[in-house]
Amino acid sequence: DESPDAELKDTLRRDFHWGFATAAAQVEGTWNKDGKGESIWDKFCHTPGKVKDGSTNEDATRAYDLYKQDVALMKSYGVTAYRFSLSWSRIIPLGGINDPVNEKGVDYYNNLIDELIANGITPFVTLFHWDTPQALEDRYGGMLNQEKYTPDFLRYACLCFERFGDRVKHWITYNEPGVYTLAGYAAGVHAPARSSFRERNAEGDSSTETFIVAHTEIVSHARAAKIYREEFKPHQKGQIGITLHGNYSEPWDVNDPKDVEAAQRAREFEIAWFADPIYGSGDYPASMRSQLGSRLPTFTDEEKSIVKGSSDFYGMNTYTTFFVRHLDGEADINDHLGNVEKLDTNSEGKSRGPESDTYWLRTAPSGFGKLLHWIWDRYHVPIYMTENGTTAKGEHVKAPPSAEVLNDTFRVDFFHSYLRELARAVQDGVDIRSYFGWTFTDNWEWAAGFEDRFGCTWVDFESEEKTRFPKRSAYFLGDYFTHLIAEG
Ligand code: PNW
Repeated sequence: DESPDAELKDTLRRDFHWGFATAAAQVEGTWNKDGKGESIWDKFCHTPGKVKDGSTNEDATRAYDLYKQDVALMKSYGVTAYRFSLSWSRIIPLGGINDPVNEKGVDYYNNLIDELIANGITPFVTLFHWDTPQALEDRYGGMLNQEKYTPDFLRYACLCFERFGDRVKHWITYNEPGVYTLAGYAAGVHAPARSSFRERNAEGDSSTETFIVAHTEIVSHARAAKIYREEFKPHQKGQIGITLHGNYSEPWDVNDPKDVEAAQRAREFEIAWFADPIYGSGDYPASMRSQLGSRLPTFTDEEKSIVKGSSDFYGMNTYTTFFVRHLDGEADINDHLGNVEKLDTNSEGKSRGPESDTYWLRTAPSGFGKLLHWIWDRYHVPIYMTENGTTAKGEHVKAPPSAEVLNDTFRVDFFHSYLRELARAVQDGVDIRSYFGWTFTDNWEWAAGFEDRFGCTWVDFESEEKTRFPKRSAYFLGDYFTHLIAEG
């Protein structure tokens, strides 16, 4: 249903930002040229058996070479903002505090930022979207070593504030610290492929790594924010925050108090794990402490005082909703962290939503609406939606894609239904200031390789030019935001 939604017209503030989000490792290509150093994802994708279709991100969409073309295409879609990440090992190839800067890498981001601004597009910049310099992993185990890692991260962050902060006014320190550690250190299916919850296909050796890495991310985020606020914000006048992942959890049986409690526990293990320290109490949720005990690190008093309140906004990535059922027994940290089971149907057989082309993702707009309220009620901080989107079946075709493939009704319906929830939440008083669709073009979807197409632009990965073909969803977003955003 694409009726005009008259009751939602002009619901969003005039300065609401909308656009697309991307990540360096998924789009740039040029993985080992112009001085770029190796990242953990470069190593991961060159290790046989790690990526579903055996692909690498060596070329990706060639966004490094094609940035002018991409900015022009985004402009034609009518975006007002673009969220992208910086590749740490492109800027400091070996990553460390005393390692040399690669000026060619700095030039690339300066050129991209200038091109965006010249086209009236506001840059939102993520410092870390999962691509740790491999050298830091080799030297001291990367984020497992909070003491050694933090100064290296802070030097990188400061360099970025210095070089780009005159034009970048929206900084995101980390993208989804939770997915980084759960997929990289618990499941072992993402780089750096350690599996600490069990000794499976990886080198992990304890059940604590996942939580140690999360702790490093939280504290180093807070230290970077403190430096930005003290040394850069006074003259650069920007904002700094963090982006957290979070899918909504609904009780499997709404009439069973144990499932109602389990759904809340699931939201805490997934979202409050990071959000309570940063936006709430300053500490991990009690539900996590009681199940995980000493596996969960403790904040020192000094850490607590800088972590609490360390983000100017809530950067929110969300995609879907699960039904959650309580599990009895001892705390299970392997498959069912938090003693919950995540299911596709509820006790009445209702489905959580239509299937996308990605196993974990289904269209579930009502859970999105509830999640916006849950976050707003618990933390009361302005929300920047920094990612939301879907794959769609049937987009695995040879170029050129037919008009039917480019008419991506499934994705249009996804965006339409989620944006209605977003606009209604704003009408209810939730303070939401941006929306970035995931994603601009089809790209290299991490361990799924090129199999999962999340783009609003179809890409011919087999062509040298990585030819872009706009899908209808790109234009839908432009039209719908014109309707939703109040006019100047
Ligand atoms: C995000 N989940 O990852 C990342 O920020 C993007 O880089 C990525 O391409 C995009 O979402 C699509 O996967 C997620 O299982 C990965 O709920 C998994 C989940 C959520 C987000």
